[in-house]
Amino acid sequence: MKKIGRFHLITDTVIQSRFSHVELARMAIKGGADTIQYRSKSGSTREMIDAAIKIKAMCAEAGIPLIINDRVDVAIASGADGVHLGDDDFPIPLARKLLGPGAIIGGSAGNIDEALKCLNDGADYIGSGPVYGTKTKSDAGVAIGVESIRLISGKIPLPVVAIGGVTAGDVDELMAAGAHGVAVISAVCLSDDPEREARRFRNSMGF
Ligand code: TZP
Ligand code: MG
Repeated sequence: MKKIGRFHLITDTVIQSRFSHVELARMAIKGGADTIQYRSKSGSTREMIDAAIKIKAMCAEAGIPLIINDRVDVAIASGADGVHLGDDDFPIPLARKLLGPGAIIGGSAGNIDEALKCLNDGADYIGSGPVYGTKTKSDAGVAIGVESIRLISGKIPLPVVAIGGVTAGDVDELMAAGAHGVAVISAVCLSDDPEREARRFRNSMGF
């Protein structure tokens, strides 16, 4: 079984422009994130690869995985550890073919059916949400709530990483509901001090 992180920091330069992807990753790693997901929705492919290579070097030094959102090509080019794929993205089985059995592949699921599909497609973990309301992803859909996390975690034999509007104060109830971990954008990326906020998450997760 691959080791899946419990505190995923997802980088973002759409909701904020004070920090680059690389800077956010650096602060989050210092604060204790145990997985970085590089999620870039703008810029050239060359810029994405350059940033991903820099972040991969920092992750390797810290001994944590780098996951690339959507872009299997950027993952291969940068030597990243895996990808996170939504249902409109590169199909998980094809990503597996390209990345191999050792890659970490996450799939998005907001309900049991979607989670089952991720399982059958060969995902290593499920990103499940939006668990709470989020302003970060406009097409995220309505909040599925903590009970959905409980349901999916109870039925699907994969680690469930809760995403969407998660703050450090939510960690306890999400873990109690069976979540393996959390994935966070705004709580850390919009914080006055992303490193401190990452540390707050890490401490509240107690690992
Ligand atoms: N997928 C489902 S909700 C979401 C994504 C990428 C946004 C998460 O961002 P935030 O700011 O932590 O709500
Ligand atoms: Mg996607």
